[in-house]
Amino acid sequence: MVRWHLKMTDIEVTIDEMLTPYPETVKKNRKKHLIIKDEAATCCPQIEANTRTIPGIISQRGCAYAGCKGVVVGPIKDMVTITHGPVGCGYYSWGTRRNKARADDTTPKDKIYSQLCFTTDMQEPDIVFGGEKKLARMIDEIVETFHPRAINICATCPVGLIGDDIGAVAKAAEERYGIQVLAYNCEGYKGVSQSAGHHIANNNVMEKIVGTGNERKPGKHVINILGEYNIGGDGWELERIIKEIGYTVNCVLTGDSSYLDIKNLHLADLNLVQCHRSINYIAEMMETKYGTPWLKVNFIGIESTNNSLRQIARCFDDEELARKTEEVIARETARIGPVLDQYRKILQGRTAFAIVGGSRSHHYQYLLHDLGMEMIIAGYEFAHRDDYEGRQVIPTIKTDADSKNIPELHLVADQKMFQEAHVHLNMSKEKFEELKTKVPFNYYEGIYPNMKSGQVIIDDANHHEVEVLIQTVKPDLFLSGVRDKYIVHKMGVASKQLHAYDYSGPYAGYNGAINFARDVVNALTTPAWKLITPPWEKEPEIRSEFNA
Ligand code: CFM
Repeated sequence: MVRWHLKMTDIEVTIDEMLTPYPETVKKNRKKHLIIKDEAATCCPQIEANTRTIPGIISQRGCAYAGCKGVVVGPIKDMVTITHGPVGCGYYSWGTRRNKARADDTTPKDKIYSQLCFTTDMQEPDIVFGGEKKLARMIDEIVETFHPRAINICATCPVGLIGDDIGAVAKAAEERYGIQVLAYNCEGYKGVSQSAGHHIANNNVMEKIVGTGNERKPGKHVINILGEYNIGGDGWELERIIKEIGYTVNCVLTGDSSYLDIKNLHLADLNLVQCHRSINYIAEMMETKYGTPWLKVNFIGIESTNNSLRQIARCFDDEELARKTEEVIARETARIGPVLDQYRKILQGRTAFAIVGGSRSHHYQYLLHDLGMEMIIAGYEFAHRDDYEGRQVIPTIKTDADSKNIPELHLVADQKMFQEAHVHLNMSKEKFEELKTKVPFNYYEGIYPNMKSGQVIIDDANHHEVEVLIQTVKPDLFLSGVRDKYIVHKMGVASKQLHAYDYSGPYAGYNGAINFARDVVNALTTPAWKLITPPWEKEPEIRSEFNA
């Protein structure tokens, strides 16, 4: 049965039901985090985002440390990243989020640390008397044992509370050993979610690492892929495609990236931005400091991969590149087409929800579409208004006490290295001006324009809301995180974890589309669902009420 286009009135009733149990103030607050798309509306209604979760409500967000260590700097394979704090923060981020790394010509196996766990394991005496000495000793031990190229120190909550000066410890260690030691004040409480940690990490990487190298990789067109973390090997699939077309991949930030490559990040001609939320700061700062143009891309989905590849090719006035792009698109699309056709027979007309992070809910709409499916409810855990509504709203976003907590770097053009965008792209100013009318450089339109009437956007959804939406809208598939996945399973609905892809992947590019289609078909068709009766089909129903 196709339920793609929910009737406006039906979905309004559902949302109303969902909000009814809340006390008045909570209801008012949560309403601002919801949009029911109305294509007849002339402009995008404003959504509230990147604000504090209401105390007492458990949603799916992480902390600033998670965003800094877990997301942005943790995947840099040849840097030792120390978690300065009690063992739990280090231990639970040890598994990584399946950001894969491998040895290559410049980074041998013994220089890859991203799978290891380094933590100062602060104990009560360290909390009482300070943890700086222990941190310094740990750096000594790491240098002696591993001889890393550089070190990151990520702060956890107690570090900020007791006032350890990790910046001073890092500086002293730099002087002792002559390698870079970076301190990140990404204490968990620094922002309203992991998004704060992305920003803190972006600042430090940009200020301290980018621009310290001077080796441009050989090749005619040298590009960076920013905001790609190689989850389940996504980045490798992109590299396979992009290299074949004829580009040199300077650095993937930060999936399978090396410190050495990040030093040379500024020597690329163009920045591609896959995840806007986590890395837009570096894209923007590089534009200011080096003049490097950036292009929002999406390699999740066949059509969107093809479109992205064509857009990238347009940026370089090069006929051979355009020809090779079309050749690769034609060959790959023809190769995977028949396989996807088989899966589409099963998936056609099915519906999905996605409540994930800060960019995937948008990206996966295209892949679902390729498979004949539709995402009817899309949510983010920690996106900002620009990820929903487009970057044009950035100047209108109000700064609050929480966002003021995170330093903004105000960079200026680098006197030696700044080049105008058209020089980066090796074309005349006139040509570039014309190109700008076709290619939206330095812009992201957000998720809103891609949604259809009656579909819902939800920010920072919580368990109660997800439960009501699943019960009433009954999607075929829930694209989720690891914390909500099993609850959804118990409700009798198939669920795929979109953060680490459970144990699968890659899901990006052409090969990724096949993997995803196969996994979704397996999830939807497993006989296990016949053994489960969703709770709403059983009586009596247990209901709880807020004790106002
Ligand atoms: Fe970007 Fe990410 Fe995401 Fe993200 Fe994340 Fe992630 Fe995510 Mo999990 S960087 S915003 S902080 S695409 S870890 S690889 S899947 S929530 S949607």
